[in-house]
Amino acid sequence: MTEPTPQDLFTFGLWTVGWQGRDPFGDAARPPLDPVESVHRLAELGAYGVSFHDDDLLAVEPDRDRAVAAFRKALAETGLVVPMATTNLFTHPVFRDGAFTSNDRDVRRHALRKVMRNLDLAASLGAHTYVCWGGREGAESDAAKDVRAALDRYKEALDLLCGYVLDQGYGLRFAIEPKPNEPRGDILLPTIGHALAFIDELEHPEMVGLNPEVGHEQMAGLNMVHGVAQALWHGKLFHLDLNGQHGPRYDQDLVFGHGDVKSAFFLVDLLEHGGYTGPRHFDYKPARTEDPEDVWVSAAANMRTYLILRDKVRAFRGDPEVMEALRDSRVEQLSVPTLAPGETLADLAADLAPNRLGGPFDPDRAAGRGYHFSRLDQLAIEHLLGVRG
Ligand code: DIG
Ligand code: MN
Ligand code: MN
Repeated sequence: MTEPTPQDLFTFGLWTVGWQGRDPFGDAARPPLDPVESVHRLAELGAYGVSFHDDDLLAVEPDRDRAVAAFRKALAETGLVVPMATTNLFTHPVFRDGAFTSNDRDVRRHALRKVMRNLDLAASLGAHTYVCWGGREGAESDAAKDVRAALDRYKEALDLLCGYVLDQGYGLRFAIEPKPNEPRGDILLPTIGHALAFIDELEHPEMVGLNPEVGHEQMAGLNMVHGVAQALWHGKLFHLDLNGQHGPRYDQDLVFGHGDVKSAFFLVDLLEHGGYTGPRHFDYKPARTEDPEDVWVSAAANMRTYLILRDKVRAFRGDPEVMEALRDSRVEQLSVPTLAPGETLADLAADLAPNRLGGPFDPDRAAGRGYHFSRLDQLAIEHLLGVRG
């Protein structure tokens, strides 16, 4: 297993290693972390870049100009890049009923101004993706939120922001990050599917994609690999948040692979072989139990786990027995169009030609032909557990 290098495209949110361990039941367990230190420490660990919320830069320096200047200097000194940026539209109590979809119109206008200001900074830093996680866009009571009106406002906000990016000539695209709940009782655009449908209704749908997060799909009891595959199928996987989660419960933001490791294996397989060329971005929280120095152990663990899984996936895909098992399970036949070139539906309806089994299609006979997935799945597990390599 090689050590991480910038060529592996690993990036971290400043807010991850900077998380002080504050939760609904406990105060901060760690002191504030200077973003400049984060940039240098992540560079030392082999990261490619960092992402940030506007407010993350002010963790220890309240003056924005000084904070931005120090951040730029650290980037220049380390060579780290900033592929993604986003806005904190969830911490300040002004956003307690949301930002783009707050019932309070003045709050919605403030949110747009806050995003526009950080879009300027993101563009100047060379970011290509701007994430919109609507953590506060939602409700605890169905009486309190007219969801159709909320979606109108959500659309209005993204249409306006796409227009702003176009007017400014920024090379930025937006990526919606779905999450089903927490901190709101129910969050709007809760899953990849909801967000994909919403994007289609926007004025500039080509500028808006997805930033799926492992834990958020799994909180909803959904399969992250399937969700990312559909995002890729739509050409909408603009970025993603890698972490770990133990199924439907509060958002754990574990180190990548430390939740459902079999799902992580197949997610790495999809990212490495499915045409995604973007950053392998971690959005995780160093556990509240950890000391400041342990934070860097957990940061390295994300990259190390990804690289270990990448090696195992490569061995899996190169294993002749796996290739044979894939053939026996007819996996590659799914890529064959169901109708032959030039074949009409009339031809299909009249199709009595003998097929591979000889003679007209016999459902009862075909039903007797199994798929042998057990052998294939066991081979995957054995590669994951390290007994094949
Ligand atoms: C939480 O999963 C959210 C916020 O941390 C941030 O806005 C977004 C960016 O990846 N993820
Ligand atoms: Mn999360
Ligand atoms: Mn996230």
